[in-house]
Amino acid sequence: MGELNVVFVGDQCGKSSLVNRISNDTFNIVMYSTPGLELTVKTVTTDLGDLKVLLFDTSNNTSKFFVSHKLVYRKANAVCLVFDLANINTFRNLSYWLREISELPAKVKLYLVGNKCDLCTVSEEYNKEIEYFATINRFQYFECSAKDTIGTIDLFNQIINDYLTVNPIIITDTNSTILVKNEIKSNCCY
Ligand SMILES: Nc1nc2c(ncn2[C@@H]2O[C@H](COP(=O)(O)OP(=O)(O)OP(=O)(O)O)[C@@H](O)[C@H]2O)c(=O)[nH]1
Ligand SMILES: [Mg+2]
Repeated sequence: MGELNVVFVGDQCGKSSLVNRISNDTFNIVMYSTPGLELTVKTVTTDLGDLKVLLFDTSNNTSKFFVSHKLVYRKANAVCLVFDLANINTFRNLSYWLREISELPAKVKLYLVGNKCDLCTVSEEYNKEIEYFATINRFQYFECSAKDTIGTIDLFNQIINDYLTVNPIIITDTNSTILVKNEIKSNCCY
């Protein structure tokens, strides 16, 4: 079975909520701040084979959890850089997160995720700024709401399809439908 490692980084902006929505279709208003690193494993099946997807949900405190973050970046096939559309400070702080992931190999796919779109209407000007940031830093941009399940399925399918495109051992037809087969949740803190 193939294995895809996806890492979520960013300020406090809904990373864990996105992982919960993607992995088991749930959402909680009351959340605890992620201590270190949490891992959720989900198996997806396609017509041509199973793929184990490891979702690494990181703490926004990189200085305290420096070692676990560095370890997990090394395993990454895809990184989701998440910010809160309703809190512009989390967008302005993306330069910090860019530095944080600056040593990733070029083959790692990068996704910029503007979460909490249910809370605000993004102005045209702000949207242009986000898209410019995404383009110059080679991110694919997704506007999402973990709360209202907006954009989350598209994001997950894109990550899987991008992975399968460059890992043809698992699959050769990238247009195959991806169906959730089962899921196992586990937590680990390093
Ligand atoms: N309205 C709305 N609230 C959200 C959404 N996603 C997350 N939240 C809320 O935002 C708060 C923080 O969410 P978390 O998922 O814990 O954020 P995080 O990035 O994992 O935070 P840290 O682990 O502290 O880095 C919680 O109260 C969530 O319920 C969303 O799409 N819309
Ligand atoms: Mg969290």
